[in-house]
Amino acid sequence: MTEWQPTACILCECNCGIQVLLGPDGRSFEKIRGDKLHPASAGYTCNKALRLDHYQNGRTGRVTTPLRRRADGEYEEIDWDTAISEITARMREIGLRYGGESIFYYGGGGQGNHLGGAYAPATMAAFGMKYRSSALAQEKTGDFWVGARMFGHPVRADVEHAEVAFFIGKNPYQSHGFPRARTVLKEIAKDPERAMIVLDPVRTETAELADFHLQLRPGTDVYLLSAMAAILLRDNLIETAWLDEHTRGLDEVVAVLSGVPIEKYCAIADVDIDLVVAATHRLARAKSVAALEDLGVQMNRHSTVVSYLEKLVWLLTGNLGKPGTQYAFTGMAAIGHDRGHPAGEGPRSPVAGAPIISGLVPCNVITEEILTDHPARYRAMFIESSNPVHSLADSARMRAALESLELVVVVDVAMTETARLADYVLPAATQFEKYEATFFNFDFPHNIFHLRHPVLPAPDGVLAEPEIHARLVEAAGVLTEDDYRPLRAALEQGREAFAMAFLGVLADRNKAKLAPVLLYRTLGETLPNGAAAAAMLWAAAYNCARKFPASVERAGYGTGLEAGERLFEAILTGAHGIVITEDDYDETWNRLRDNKVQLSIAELLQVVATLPEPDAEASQWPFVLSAGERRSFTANTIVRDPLWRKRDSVGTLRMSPADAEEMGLAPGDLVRVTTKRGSVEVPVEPTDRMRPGHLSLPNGFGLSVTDASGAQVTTGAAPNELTEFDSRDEWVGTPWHKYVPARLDTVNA
Ligand SMILES: Nc1nc2c(c(=O)[nH]1)N[C@H]1C(S)=C(S)[C@@H](COP(=O)(O)OP(=O)(O)OC[C@H]3O[C@@H](n4cnc5c(=O)[nH]c(N)nc54)[C@H](O)[C@@H]3O)O[C@H]1N2
Ligand SMILES: Nc1nc2c(c(=O)[nH]1)N[C@H]1C(S)=C(S)[C@@H](COP(=O)(O)OP(=O)(O)OC[C@H]3O[C@@H](n4cnc5c(=O)[nH]c(N)nc54)[C@H](O)[C@@H]3O)O[C@H]1N2
Ligand code: SF4
Ligand SMILES: [Mo]
Repeated sequence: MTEWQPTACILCECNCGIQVLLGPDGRSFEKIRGDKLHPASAGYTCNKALRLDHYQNGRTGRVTTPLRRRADGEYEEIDWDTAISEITARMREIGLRYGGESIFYYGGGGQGNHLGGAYAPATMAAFGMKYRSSALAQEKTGDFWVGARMFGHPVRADVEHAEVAFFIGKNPYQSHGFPRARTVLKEIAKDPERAMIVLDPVRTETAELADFHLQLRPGTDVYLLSAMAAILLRDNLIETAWLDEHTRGLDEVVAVLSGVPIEKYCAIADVDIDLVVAATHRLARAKSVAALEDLGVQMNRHSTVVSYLEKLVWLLTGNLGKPGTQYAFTGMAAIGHDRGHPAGEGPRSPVAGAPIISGLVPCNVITEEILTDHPARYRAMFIESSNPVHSLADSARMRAALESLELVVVVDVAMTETARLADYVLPAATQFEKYEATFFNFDFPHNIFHLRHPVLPAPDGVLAEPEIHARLVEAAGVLTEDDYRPLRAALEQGREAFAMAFLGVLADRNKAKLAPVLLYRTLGETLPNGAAAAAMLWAAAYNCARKFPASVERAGYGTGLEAGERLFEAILTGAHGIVITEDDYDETWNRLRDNKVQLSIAELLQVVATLPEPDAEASQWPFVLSAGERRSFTANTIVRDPLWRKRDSVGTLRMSPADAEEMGLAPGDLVRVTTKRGSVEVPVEPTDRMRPGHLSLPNGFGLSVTDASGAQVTTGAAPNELTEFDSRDEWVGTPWHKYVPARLDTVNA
């Protein structure tokens, strides 16, 4: 191969289009560049995409054959037929004994690979599995739930076109979260007509570009945002006419906000009240405000209430459904949708009784669902494309939970911290060795979708996830050739006949649940260039055209059934990514429940009305640790090779120069960080970006790989050795990873 091949970066949700040039060996990524033909990123990448060879070819602990754990704990290689039949037999046995719902599904995709997860529901149905979760349930479920209550549809921020960008616990300069983030941030900073407001205890790269940096005390956003909302009311900055037209429940909100002690709350947050007032007035004056909250508040005290208050601030100033504000997006999958049951109603997890939001059990209750003698406890786990032993709170407890299960199956490309506790490890093709796609498509007014084609062949012995799911479903005996035959016959008549035949199958509820594998084994086999994994996208394209007919038509795909077919063809052949929908800003109102916003959420307003003073941390915990910061060379645990980092190779602990001086610490000195849950040793990096009393550890460190001599090397500290499963949000169970009480001790080298 001597041609540049289009694909995408897989290291954050933006999935920028890239092009890869392979070396003479046909495997190494000799050169990588941004793909100018990609409709969202248009040639943009950050520094990380250029290091992707370390994911594909680095020292990663790649697994290339199914593995089975022996009684002595060592792994032995087995063939696929043995692996599939043994796993099937054990899952069926567990299902017979305790019910299929005792097998818990976790994961289904990282930052760039969601196609496999689209086939997992068939495996779940085949074995009677009911409960599932993924990383979304340790970050976004509070936002989803509040969005469902207020709008009935998830919304996102149009930062690119906003006059004022408002970032709450979000550092887009490093973490991105919207296309071409660094370019857009610099454009806003340069433009005297636009402004940026940042709530962050750290002077991040984003905060440095901001007009207003409200450098609050960690964990006090609930007070600061209450004060900002109250200032809007006090200073008559509320868009009353717009609110009357588009919202309900203003009176209840006003009643609570009028009682907020503004000065006191600014003092609790430790931000100068004049700065808070100036920022609030700037925001209220703007024609458009786009607000992005993220982990700094979603993994922090009062996270769900903060999600609510943040939305109130931009709603009270009329910032929805107009350019540069917030919009309800289209998409090929229903990410972020929830039914919005009032607190205390809706589905619950079987042991802890925790609320299931958006179909996901809160990550922080998973160990409680396992480490118990409750008869409904989970007995087995099927883990795909995620590394929960490393990424979820309280790694030690997570390890104990996995060890106590009767069966753990892990589907991954590498021997991860989680895979090392599995009974079976099933090796997947990497994201450059198969057809792959992401459902994180939230762009507006043009939303895009990118089906990436393989860049290089997969080694013998690995399979793409759709094939793994198909084999498991078939081994379970729930689908046979008899199910495929009529659909294949219909395909010979053409796609229209196939669509009719497929609709017929969907009428049988039990077969409908197996639809992904039915499509894969029938339509999939007819797709060109081995694109069978795209079969699910045929159904997704039809759904998209049915749900958003006007938007799909505006994007040029026509109307009716034909629109779905044409959209699918465009996806299949558009190797650089394509525009799937074109929206008017007004379209947002059609997507909201009753075309209106519900401003008042009684349970959450009650919290705002009765906020207690923050508790002082006990004196043995003089610091607040934010465990898991995004930096220039972090990418969750997707790249395992430590050599991928050009900077910060061990992952320093950042702290204020004043605290470092008081402890007599110089840059690089080793310290021990201790929390209620554990301790780790790390070198320090004093920096005036940090407030006194605040510590920050990076995300994604503490992975071990085997080096050239066969020894295990671990680089940096794993943040979740320090976090607790029960430090979590009272509404939706998301963790408080950015607020971990901690102590520091010097370590004598
Ligand atoms: N480089 C890089 N980019 C990534 C990722 C990665 O691993 N590396 N991961 C991706 C993923 S999965 C996600 S979810 C996103 C997350 O993206 P972000 O949420 O932007 O990332 P974080 O750095 O975890 O947290 C954001 C900010 O919260 C601040 N913060 C800490 N405590 C508080 C507080 O009490 N209040 C407020 N207001 N802020 C606080 C931190 O100082 C930090 O600047 O990033 C994505 N992008
Ligand atoms: N303390 C603390 N913990 C955190 C965070 C934090 O800020 N602080 N951030 C959290 C956040 S926001 C997130 S999103 C999670 C992420 O945590 P996880 O959801 O566990 O995901 P990743 O770390 O991205 O791991 C992805 C896994 O997929 C594997 N993989 C890569 N490509 C493929 C493939 O093609 N197929 C298969 N089957 N596997 C593949 C990788 O080897 C890796 O094991 O971490 C969370 N954990
Ligand atoms: S890590 Fe950088 S290059 Fe990769 S998708 Fe995210 S923003 Fe784009
Ligand atoms: Mo995330």
